Amino acid sequence: MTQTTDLTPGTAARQDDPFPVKGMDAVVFAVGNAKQAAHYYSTAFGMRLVAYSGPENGSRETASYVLESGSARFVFTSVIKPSSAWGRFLAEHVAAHGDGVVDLAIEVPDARAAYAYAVEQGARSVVEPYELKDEHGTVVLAAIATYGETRHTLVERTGYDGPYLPGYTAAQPIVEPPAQRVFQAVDHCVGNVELGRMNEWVAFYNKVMGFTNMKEFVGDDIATEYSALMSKVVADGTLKVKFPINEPAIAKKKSQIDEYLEFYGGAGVQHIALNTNDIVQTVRTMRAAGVEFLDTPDSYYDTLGEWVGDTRVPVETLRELKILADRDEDGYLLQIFTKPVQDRPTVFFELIERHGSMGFGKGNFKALFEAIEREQEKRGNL
Ligand code: TYF
Ligand code: FE
Repeated sequence: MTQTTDLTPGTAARQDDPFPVKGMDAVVFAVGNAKQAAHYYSTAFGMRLVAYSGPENGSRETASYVLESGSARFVFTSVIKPSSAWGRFLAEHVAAHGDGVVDLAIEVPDARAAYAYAVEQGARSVVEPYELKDEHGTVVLAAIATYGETRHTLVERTGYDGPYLPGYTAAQPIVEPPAQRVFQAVDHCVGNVELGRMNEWVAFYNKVMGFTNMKEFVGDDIATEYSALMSKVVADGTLKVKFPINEPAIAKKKSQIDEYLEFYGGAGVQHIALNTNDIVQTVRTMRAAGVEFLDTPDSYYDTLGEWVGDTRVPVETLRELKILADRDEDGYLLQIFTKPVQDRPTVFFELIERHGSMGFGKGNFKALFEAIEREQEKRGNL
């Protein structure tokens, strides 16, 4: 595996950070049927509905369901009847891309300052800063464009104590949430971009957000040998927001990234990784609810113990549940990947339990990419 140390981010916030971030604010999905998506993420991912916006509270154009699990927040939005540019954009987004992510919203201490800095550094403006107010306080929002039709809304909610944003009303969970949380945070959000454009987007995050490159990446050598993709990771200085960027590589087989680009209709969010502190319970709960995970061959587990050493979970349990493990100089991680969660072979999820390692599972790239290729083959796309 190619490895160099670029500008490895520190973990302490810098006083002079030109683009300070507090963390991910929300992952916003545009979907064909937000009501049913909210139900799936409640029953299969153990999320709690906390807020709603729709015709019953004055939003006649769209319906939005806000679900949380720990600090992770997902918003599912559907168009009811387009009547503005936003409604038409959402309708066209779903028509072009299927269910997908329209917005990786980032919480910032000062949205006007973050927006001004980003635009000055060359970001394309999508929404100029504006305020929303209700009895819970004020939120300042602005948005800039990233890859494909995806945007980053910059959210300043200091002191705001409503359930999500002005315009939303508090809502009760759709089903009784599980006794134990299935996951507690968003670990990283991965984008797939067109062939040859990865470095451009890495430079975008370097310049516009002051994000720096993490040392783990998939280089040229690995790409042609088995991964059929190249990947680099950018993160803010505190590592709260981590964005890997993938591009297809020309290899022996059709890249899984090309499959995504073809079926999504361009660049977009490929996977969202979610932190859990009990991946065994998480996978048992999600499997019982019908979530499909990538398969891992038994041979992987036959040699796992030799190189990964002891982990919290016995190898036999990892084998039973098809959980992957990796170790680096800082510690280890356990991870597993779902199959795509819609009919198009596009967006999927990763569950990750970290014990010191801040990597992305490079020791598993071969096993993982082979598993993805087996699925590609079943779909007739390899
Ligand atoms: O986020 C990551 O880098 C890991 C590995 O198409 C990965 O989850 C990288 C590329 C990919 C699927 C997973
Ligand atoms: Fe990942």
